[in-house]
Amino acid sequence: MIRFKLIYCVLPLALLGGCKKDSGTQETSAAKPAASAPATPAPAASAPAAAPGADAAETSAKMADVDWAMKQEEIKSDPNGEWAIQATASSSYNDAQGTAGYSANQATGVPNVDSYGDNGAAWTAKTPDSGIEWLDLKYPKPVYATEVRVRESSGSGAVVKVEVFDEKGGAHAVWQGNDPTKELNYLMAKFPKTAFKTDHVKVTLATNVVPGWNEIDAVQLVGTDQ
Ligand SMILES: [Ca+2]
Repeated sequence: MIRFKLIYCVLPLALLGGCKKDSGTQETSAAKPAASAPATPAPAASAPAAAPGADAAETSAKMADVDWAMKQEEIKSDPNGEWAIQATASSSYNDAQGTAGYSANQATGVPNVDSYGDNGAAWTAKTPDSGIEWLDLKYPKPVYATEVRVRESSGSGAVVKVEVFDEKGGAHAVWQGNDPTKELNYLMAKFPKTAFKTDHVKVTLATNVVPGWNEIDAVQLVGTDQ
């Protein structure tokens, strides 16, 4: 991705004095290295090697992959994070029930999809692009929540809302917006600590905004006892 941008910049660079705005964006998005396509590092390496700055681009791509791996590990081992133990959904591919591939239950537990793309170890809705779909998840321990991390593994970027539920079952929208997630990565939905404990999360997607199957591998609830 970075390599692509560099190439993309070469012509306008000479004429217009560079892609400052672009490279700025690149840097600020360094925390989301998914754009560097961790699942497919090959294209960067196999591209023509003549362009100046190729080494730097490769190094950047590699560092982005390292950052990505570190982030995955950090999240998996977060002591304030917990993974869902139960899930239901608006629909599922092939009407999958129980623990069948693509069922809602495939979004419970720790992440188990290792590369971006269609995978039965993630939940997906019955149809790829029909519109609003949701995934409802229960967690083992009620916490004062501060974040929900949605691990998207195919058709990323379609989440439009995250809600948590209080003890009385009341829904509280804690995140709404334009999901920036690309490739295999987490939507990190952060919000001020809830005034109530919750063990119940609902993730809503608009599957029509990203063409193809929108799949969710796992959803982590982050919070504390106090
Ligand atoms: Ca999974």
